[in-house]
Amino acid sequence: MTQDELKDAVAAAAIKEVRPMLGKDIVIGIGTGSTANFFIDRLAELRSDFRGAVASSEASAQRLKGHGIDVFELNEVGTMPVYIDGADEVNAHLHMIKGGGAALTREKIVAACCKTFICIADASKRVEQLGDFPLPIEVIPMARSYVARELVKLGADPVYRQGVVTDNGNQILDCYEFMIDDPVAMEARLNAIVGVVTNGLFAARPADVLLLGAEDGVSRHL
Ligand code: ABF
Repeated sequence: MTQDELKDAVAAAAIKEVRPMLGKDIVIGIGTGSTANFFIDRLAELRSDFRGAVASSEASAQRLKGHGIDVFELNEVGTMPVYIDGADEVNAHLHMIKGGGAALTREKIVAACCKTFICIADASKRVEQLGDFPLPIEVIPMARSYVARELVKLGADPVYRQGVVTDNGNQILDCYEFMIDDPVAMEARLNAIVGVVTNGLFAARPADVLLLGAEDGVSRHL
């Protein structure tokens, strides 16, 4: 199977998982990235079964609208039953690195408003230790150099993602050479650096369910 076929297989498994949670008043949270896009495309078939979605990026919002799915502002809705999104890396505790697509802040906010986080990923994303994938940090532009110096003190090699402006008008530093022993502690440590808006560790609030696509099928992990 190609990587895209694996992503579509996990998207199909996520549809089965989400379908019983839907209802006319239900709004769900939707993430960003190519795996989330496969999910959005499959969700189109169910558009009349639920009220709509909150998207973690402008790109996902446009894709949802293109399928005739209503998109709501997060402040218009309360707690949602489920958030579905991909990841750049995920470990056995369902801690994740996210933000390769620069949507980490909205992803973390929308996920916080949802009862269940379903992570959908192909098997290449499953790791023993987080950190091979460079950890993204969204920063206030004027703080970029300061935050980079603080990250160096923590042992990271931060690189400014040139030409990228987030949906929130901020910039991204990608931390290379930064293997993470304790994701929960590091997430809190990074959040304490002045000028950091969000870091790409999703550990304090990990996924609740991981649907992982591999050659031999989709496995479900809790
Ligand atoms: C989002 O999309 C991000 O948090 C993550 O960076 C990325 C994963 O993308 P893909 O599904 O294209 O690998 O979930």
